[in-house]
Amino acid sequence: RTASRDTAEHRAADEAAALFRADVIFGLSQPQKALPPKYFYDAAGSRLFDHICRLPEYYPTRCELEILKARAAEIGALAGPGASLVEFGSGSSIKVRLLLDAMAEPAAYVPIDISGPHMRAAVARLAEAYPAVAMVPVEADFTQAVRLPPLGEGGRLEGRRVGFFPGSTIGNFTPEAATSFLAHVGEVLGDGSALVIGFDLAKDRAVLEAAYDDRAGITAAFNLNLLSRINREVGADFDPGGFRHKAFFNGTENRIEMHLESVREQAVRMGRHHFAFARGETIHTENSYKFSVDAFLAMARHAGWRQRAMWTDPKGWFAVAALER
Ligand code: AVI
Repeated sequence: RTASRDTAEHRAADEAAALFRADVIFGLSQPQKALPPKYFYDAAGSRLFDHICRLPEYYPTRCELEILKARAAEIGALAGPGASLVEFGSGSSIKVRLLLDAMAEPAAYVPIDISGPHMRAAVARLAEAYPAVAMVPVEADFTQAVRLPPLGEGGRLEGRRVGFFPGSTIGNFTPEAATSFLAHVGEVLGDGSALVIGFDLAKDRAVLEAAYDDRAGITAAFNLNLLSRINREVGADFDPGGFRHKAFFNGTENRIEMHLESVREQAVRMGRHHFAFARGETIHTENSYKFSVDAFLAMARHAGWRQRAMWTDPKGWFAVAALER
């Protein structure tokens, strides 16, 4: 190990790799095998997710963009002049352009994302379009405690802090974790802040299931990519061809569940670990909760947020809330 490799950045990368390995071993050792969905987003997974957002079946992105376009002026008004926008899970930073365009002299954009290279490429594109906005990217797993870097002159910020959490990513948490995440966001942004947050609404099962099992097989590839990532980064010997994508609506829990189903009896090796799969056994890879407006607001209130506005698309498939504290 050379001195130059021993930088803080590389230590962080080593730490992330060790956490990934530990999460995989833990998850595959459970009676119901499971993996955290945040690991979908390596370089290939981030690209596949962008593709999902353009699929004809995947309505959330289009519905949310429709709402944000229609309400951009209202969001700009509630942000006020000189506000800073903090986005949790910023991905390709497409939706945020609508907000930046509608805000009066936005001071800073702080994207927080687990996929560093993907985020930095997106921020570089954004910086060209918004030269007056300070770009402050934070490579971090926002499901863990995050700290904002100092913003503005001497860390003092004149305008309001506005959190942005689009896409119904809140639905990828369990309800308990979603509530504590919203409370944590409140602490990070502080009193006087606002939060613009998208969430997916309950709807016809066929619409939901098609959105998570598209005809082109992109969501299947996105799900299966997790196994290739584990092979590459943790040194496992998954045969991705030995698993198939499964997505269904669980009406009791109000959520889409994604699984990877073993098509045969097989064993997977990872260093000294062995994981046995029965035929038909699954790895639970994601939950995507669907809410009612009331259930969502109850959760937000528990987490210390007040409702300022609530918008849905004309079909009533998706909602965006503007919250304040
Ligand atoms: C990021 N998240 C909101 C997506 C969702 O709809 O739950 C992830 C996704 N999984 C499959 N398709 C999209």
